[in-house]
Amino acid sequence: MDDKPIDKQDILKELDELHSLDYDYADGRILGSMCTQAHPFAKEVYCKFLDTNLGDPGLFKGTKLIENKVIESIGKLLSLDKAYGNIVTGGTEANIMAIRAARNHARKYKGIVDGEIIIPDSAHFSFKKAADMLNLKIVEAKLDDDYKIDVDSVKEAISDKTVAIVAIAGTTELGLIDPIEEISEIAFENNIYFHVDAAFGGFSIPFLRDAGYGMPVFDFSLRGVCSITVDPHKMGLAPIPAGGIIFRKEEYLDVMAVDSPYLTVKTQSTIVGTRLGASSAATYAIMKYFGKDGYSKKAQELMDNTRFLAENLKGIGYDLVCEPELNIVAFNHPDMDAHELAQKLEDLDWKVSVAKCPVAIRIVLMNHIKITHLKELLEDLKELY
Ligand code: 0PR
Repeated sequence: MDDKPIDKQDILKELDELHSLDYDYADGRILGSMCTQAHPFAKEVYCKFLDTNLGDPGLFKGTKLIENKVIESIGKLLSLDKAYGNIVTGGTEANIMAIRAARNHARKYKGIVDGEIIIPDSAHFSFKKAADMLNLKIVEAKLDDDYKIDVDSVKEAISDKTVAIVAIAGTTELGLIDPIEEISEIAFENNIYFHVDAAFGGFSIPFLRDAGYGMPVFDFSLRGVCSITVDPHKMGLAPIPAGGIIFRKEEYLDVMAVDSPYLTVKTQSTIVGTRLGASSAATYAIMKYFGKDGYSKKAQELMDNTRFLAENLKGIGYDLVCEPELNIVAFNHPDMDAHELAQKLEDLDWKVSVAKCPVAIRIVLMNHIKITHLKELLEDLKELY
């Protein structure tokens, strides 16, 4: 730190210079991100609530009510009348909370120590962090030929140490939806906690289903589902950080509660202590501002862009890994390695990412990618073909 205070203008100049090194979503060059520009209204609300701390909710009763309303509203979107949960920093924290709830529940009610979690090969790496922190063993379920969790493989993986089964509604790499209804039944019949990671799909599948897209059921209307991750800072267009964890029953929060004697509430179930109220307020504002109609329109626009990209890629001669179910397209050049193609695209200033299972270029069609950007990209891909 400098000894003497520095003039605001000088500080801002330095920060602006550094900020200019960042890619800007608005340029349409960021093709592999699940985050996007937050809506200006959400940012305005976010700034108003910057000093609120939900770690001590007795001091911020109004902001706590806002968090409760957001959880209730997301719960309803996911077919749950009375929802429990929190707005947290993102999908990682939400998934860790779900797995912690499952582990503690199994320890308390079934006496399981040295537990195991069954996750698909396609699961986000946040579950590896969860298993590491919570001292659980990961048992990986295989994927079927369509890159979705193999139901038989889940059945085979169940043991008397299983504390949770995880399935994904909107996989990170391909945007696919696992056969959640079948897994839900298996979990229910075996009395095992079932967590659905809809960090990406949670803010689009319900709207697409209502708009007539043939979307499978993935939510609390399935009796086996115990918790769902759904992230406002992905398809919800809320500012970072905003993840969501929704539990079916309050007891899942209770089994994680630790005493917090000197605070305005006597127990705390979240992982972090001091935590942003701004994320809840901004999420509340943007959900009200868009309403179901607004989200539905956005989700459909993104699916239109997805179709446009997928069809044109095929037209040029690229191979799609699978038909997109959500707004992610993964593809390969018939003769060129995906990493080589990714490098060529990088050289043309496109920020792409490469999926690992299977290895392919992966494009997440978020709100900042417009048709004009896709046309430019397709021109470049035509040249590279
Ligand atoms: N669950 C799923 C299904 C996810 O896709 C992700 C993140 C998470 C959980 C974890 O969420 P948080 O990153 O909010 O903790 N998926 C993206 C990924 O890892 C996140 C991302 C976003 C990556 C923007 C890059 C980027 O520029 O690929």
